[in-house]
Amino acid sequence: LFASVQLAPKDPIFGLTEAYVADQRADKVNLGVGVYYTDEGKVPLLKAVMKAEEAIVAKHSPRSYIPIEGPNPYNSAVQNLLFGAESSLMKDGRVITAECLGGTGALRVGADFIKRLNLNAPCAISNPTWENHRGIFESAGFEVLEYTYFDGVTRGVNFDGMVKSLESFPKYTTVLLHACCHNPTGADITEAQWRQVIEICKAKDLIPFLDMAYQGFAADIEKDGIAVRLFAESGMSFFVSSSFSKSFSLYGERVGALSIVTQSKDESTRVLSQLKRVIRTNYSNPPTHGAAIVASVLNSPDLRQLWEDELAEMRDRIKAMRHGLVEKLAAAGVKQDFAFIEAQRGMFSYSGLTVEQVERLQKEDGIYALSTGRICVAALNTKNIDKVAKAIARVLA
Ligand code: PLP
Ligand code: TYF
Repeated sequence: LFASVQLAPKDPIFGLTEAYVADQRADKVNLGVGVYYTDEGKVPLLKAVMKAEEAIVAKHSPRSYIPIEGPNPYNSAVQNLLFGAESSLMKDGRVITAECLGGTGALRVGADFIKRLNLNAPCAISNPTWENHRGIFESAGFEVLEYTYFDGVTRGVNFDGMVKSLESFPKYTTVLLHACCHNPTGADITEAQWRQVIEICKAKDLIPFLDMAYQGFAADIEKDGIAVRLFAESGMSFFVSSSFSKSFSLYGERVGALSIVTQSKDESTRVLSQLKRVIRTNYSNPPTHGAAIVASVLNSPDLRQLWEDELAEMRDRIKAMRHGLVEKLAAAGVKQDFAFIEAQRGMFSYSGLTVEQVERLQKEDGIYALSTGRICVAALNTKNIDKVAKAIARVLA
């Protein structure tokens, strides 16, 4: 039965973590996987999460099935976070939300749903993008195209190229857009550029799908939601996947959501009914614990404030590491201008390191980065940053 089964290639990110774990060097550094670590190098358990969880556990509730689309307190909290509590979308019944298994699950449920619309159109992802985007949409049966995104010279966005790509796509192409903190480059487009993207999506009948995995990691909840808010104002129908893996440090709980903005309350009812069929045939209904934590935090003013403070702490620590790395690289004698690291947003930076330089860092220093040169700035800390800066300076020399 399995004689002809080929060995699949390892996920490049998880494969790198395996190599890191096996490394015996005490001062090794993992800048590969996209996880936020504290200055002590630990995955944090947020105080807001701890408090919400204690209250949930103290109730010792039975674990019955929950609705196919997840609990209402969670879904409405997700909508408030994305669109703003005062958004007319909710009042007009123009948005539906379903709890999904992380951002990944939301993307997959959304992809399966769009496929069932039988539009016979491709999906387009940024070049480059998060590894899994292509796989998710291909698994759902899409042809996957790429749009121009990163400019290797400026280390920012090649927006003219992006516009040209978007304009070339056939009607009903699903365009996957990083709502903020682009993974892997850290380069985001501006508000004015978002407005242009929206005009193109409208003019060309493209289907916008915003992937929101890092809300709060660039500026704050409101500002990082700008793309979603602008699409909401545009009157278009669109999709948003949310992930709370990073912003609540709840990676393993698999907490995410898919939101779909429609044209009317009646459309929402029909869309939700079909979305529930997609979910029902995938995993029937979502898990309870992680979403219960997120809902209690977001729906309690005190816990919400505590969470936003903790999120700000994570964000500020990453910014301090960006600043520190730029300074320390210069101090180590690096001639190239690394100021772009401070301009990039979120957990990642496309450092511009070559495959060979990344290999040398791994071999000679036990510093692990992706072969594309992506480094997770959120894994730097006051104990490892000097070593990392010196090693990078050495491989650049
Ligand atoms: N989308 C992007 C851009 C990501 O970087 C990630 C990874 O963390 C996800 C989606 C998936 O997140 P989750 O772990 O919640 O599935
Ligand atoms: O890009 C990253 O490193 C994170 C973590 O299949 C991750 O998004 C990596 C691979 C994966 C899921 C999450």
